[in-house]
Amino acid sequence: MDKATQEMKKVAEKKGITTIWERLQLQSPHCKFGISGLCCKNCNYGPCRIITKGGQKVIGVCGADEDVISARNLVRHIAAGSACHSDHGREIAKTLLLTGQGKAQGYRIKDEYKLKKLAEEYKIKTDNKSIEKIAVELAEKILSEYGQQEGELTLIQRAPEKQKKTWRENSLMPRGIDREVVEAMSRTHMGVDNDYKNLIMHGMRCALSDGWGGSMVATELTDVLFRSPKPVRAKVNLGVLKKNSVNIIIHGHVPLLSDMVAEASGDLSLQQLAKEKGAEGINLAGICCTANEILMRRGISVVGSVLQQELAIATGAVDLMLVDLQCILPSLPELTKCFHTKIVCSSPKARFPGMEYVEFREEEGLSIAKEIIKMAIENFPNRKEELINIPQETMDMVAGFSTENIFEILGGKYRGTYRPLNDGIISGRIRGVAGLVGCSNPKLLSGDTHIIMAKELIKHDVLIVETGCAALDCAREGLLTPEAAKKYAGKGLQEICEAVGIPPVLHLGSCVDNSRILTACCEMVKEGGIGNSLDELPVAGAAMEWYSEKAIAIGWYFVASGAPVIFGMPYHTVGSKNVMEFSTEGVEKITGGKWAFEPDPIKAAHLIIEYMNKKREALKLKPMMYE
Ligand code: SF4
Ligand code: MSK
Repeated sequence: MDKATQEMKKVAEKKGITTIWERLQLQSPHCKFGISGLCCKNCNYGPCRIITKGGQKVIGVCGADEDVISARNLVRHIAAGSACHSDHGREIAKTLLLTGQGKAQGYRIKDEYKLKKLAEEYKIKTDNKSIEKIAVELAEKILSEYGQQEGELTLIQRAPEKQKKTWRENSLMPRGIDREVVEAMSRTHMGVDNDYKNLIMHGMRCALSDGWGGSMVATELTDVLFRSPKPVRAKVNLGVLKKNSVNIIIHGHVPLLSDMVAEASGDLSLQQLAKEKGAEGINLAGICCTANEILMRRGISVVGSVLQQELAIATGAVDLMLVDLQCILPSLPELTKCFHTKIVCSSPKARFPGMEYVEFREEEGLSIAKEIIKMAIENFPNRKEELINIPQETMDMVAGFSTENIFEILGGKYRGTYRPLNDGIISGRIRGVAGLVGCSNPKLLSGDTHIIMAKELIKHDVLIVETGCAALDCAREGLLTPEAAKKYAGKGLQEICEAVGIPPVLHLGSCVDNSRILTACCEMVKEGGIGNSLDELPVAGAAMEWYSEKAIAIGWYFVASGAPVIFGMPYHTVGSKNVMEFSTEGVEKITGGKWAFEPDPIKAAHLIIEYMNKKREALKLKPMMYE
């Protein structure tokens, strides 16, 4: 639906540039063994596929059948996704440690209140201690939970008692963050765990170590270092690039260097240098989750989602793209050869041949950020006028909601409370809360699936919280503005949004910030009246256009926490009837959560609506006010 995307796709086509959409076509149809999860290359007796020969089912050389092979593949996806998020959390914890030790240049603790609150949760005494000392002790304690062998994670204690009991009784309680990932890899080696249910049960424990562990650590400590988000207005879409300014795009997930770039972009000497090179100023914009992080704390503009990264370069107006890690297409360096764009990678963990490498070190964070901005400015005069095509489209958005500030927004600064939200649900103005999260994927509608589904849900009085690319796609359509309530929401939701002045679709941040959805659900339970545990709440999640292993981990930690989750496309286990049945039915008896797979966004929205209606009935809540 997005005009700017269509326009830039045409520009790219005309220039003979191949983008993700053409490569998808060239790869189609995809390998049916891969899609069904019936291919295994875990050892050198194979690689094996489950096939039929002469009317007989042929299993793996070792004897593994379709259940084992697909469950092992699934658990390895969960492990990779959890590892990615948790490693992100580790990076932030490391920077907090260096900041406390006075070794991280340019960094400081911006949310002291949150730091102290977290320290108390981790049972660190804060009396008569300097902020720096508390930061060091907290970072050390958190880092030690990565390698913890036994016991329970600290932040998972935030969950309602019923969930914790379920996890303890079913050996689902994560013991350490790294430990669960390692065990997932070990169990999926040939000849270790050969029971598909047992494998998936551990997959859930691993996913929980991400949601209530690594991801939650990333969210909390990013707030501590870069300040907790507050609602902020910003602009989104390819039109945020400026013809006469030095355009710098930050892209990836871990915002440590990007935040420094944002800080340094206000430096007067750099602004002056930009003017000397003929530019009006420095324009910083973002892509993907790094964009979400800087957006919600500094209100920077956003170019778009994972699918707009190639198109941004094709505008010919990007002077420098800085990438950190995750969701960065390896196609980018080749693409930049057609333009003047400088592309810089910065993490020793994420090198890209063809990109310039400027290694990020916290010890010189601010200096490195300035060096990168300088590189962009120096590159500005190399632009080729004839290659510049910046679409006009931009849209306003409000970003930066969090578990904590929803309290204040709903209940007032001096008596922060979730009461109005719970009352809205109890009275039948709000049906429930849906989390629409995750990536954008050309296999479905390249982001439009989120938009169609969000409109259908808010029309039926479902309040939406969003993270990741789903949030950015809906923002492009104007759904993240308070005005969207009047235009699209049902009467009950409209009344609440107008009374409080919030959009019907709330931006909660990046993918690690899905942990904010978990903590917001805990607050709803604590407030009372809509269930005593997460699986009793009228809440649901969807990552319709998922592509990433991180999305599989996220989905599983929500299912393990008691929520239903819908993917637009099934993960790759459809070749095993048993694994599919366990995912969509069996697991519900254990955790209260379950999976559904539905590509049609309207049908998916109605699956959520029906689910919420059932939960409302079970809670004996009033009928919806305007139905
Ligand atoms: Fe084949 Fe078994 Fe080896 Fe997998 S683990 S490649 S199914 S022999
Ligand atoms: S994971 S939501 S593609 S950024 Fe954050 Fe990447 Fe977007 Fe998925």
